Amino acid sequence: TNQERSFFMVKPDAVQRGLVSEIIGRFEKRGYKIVAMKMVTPSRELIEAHYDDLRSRPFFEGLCKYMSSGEAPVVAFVVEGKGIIKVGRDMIGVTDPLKSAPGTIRGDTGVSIGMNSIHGSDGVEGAASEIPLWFSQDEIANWNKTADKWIYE
Ligand code: YYY
Ligand code: MG
Repeated sequence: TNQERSFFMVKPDAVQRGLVSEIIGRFEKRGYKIVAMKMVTPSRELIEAHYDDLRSRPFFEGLCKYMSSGEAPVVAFVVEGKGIIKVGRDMIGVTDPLKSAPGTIRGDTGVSIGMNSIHGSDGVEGAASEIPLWFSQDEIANWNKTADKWIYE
């Protein structure tokens, strides 16, 4: 299916550094369809819900403080297209930017694990819970991307 969806978020470090268009542009260039996008200053509650499965990890407190500090917003967006969940993770790189290959978003933009530029859903389940956590139905645009006929054969 070409209608697979995944959730992404430009993190505060990348917003501060002016990397929003650089990051979102990579998904557009790849041919993917953006179906939702908004700038949010996330509450502690929203971030805790988003990272709920990491509650027991030692970095959880710092991660939540950082993401909900209010020093910069995040840009949340939903991307649709063939293989986006797996390909999106490949485009992002691994968790530690120092170990991410050049050419990946994290491998091209950072050096610190906590400030690694972007979040992307790690699987079908993650995408299915994160999209409705961040976006209501009416914030998702159901539009027909006519360029798809030059992208999908
Ligand atoms: O999915 P991904 O973002 O690559 O990593 P997760 O294991 O889900 O961790 C979420 C987030 O937590 C990561 O992007 C940075 C931060 N973090 C950290 O600060 N220190 C670690 N040792 C591991 C993760
Ligand atoms: Mg993750």
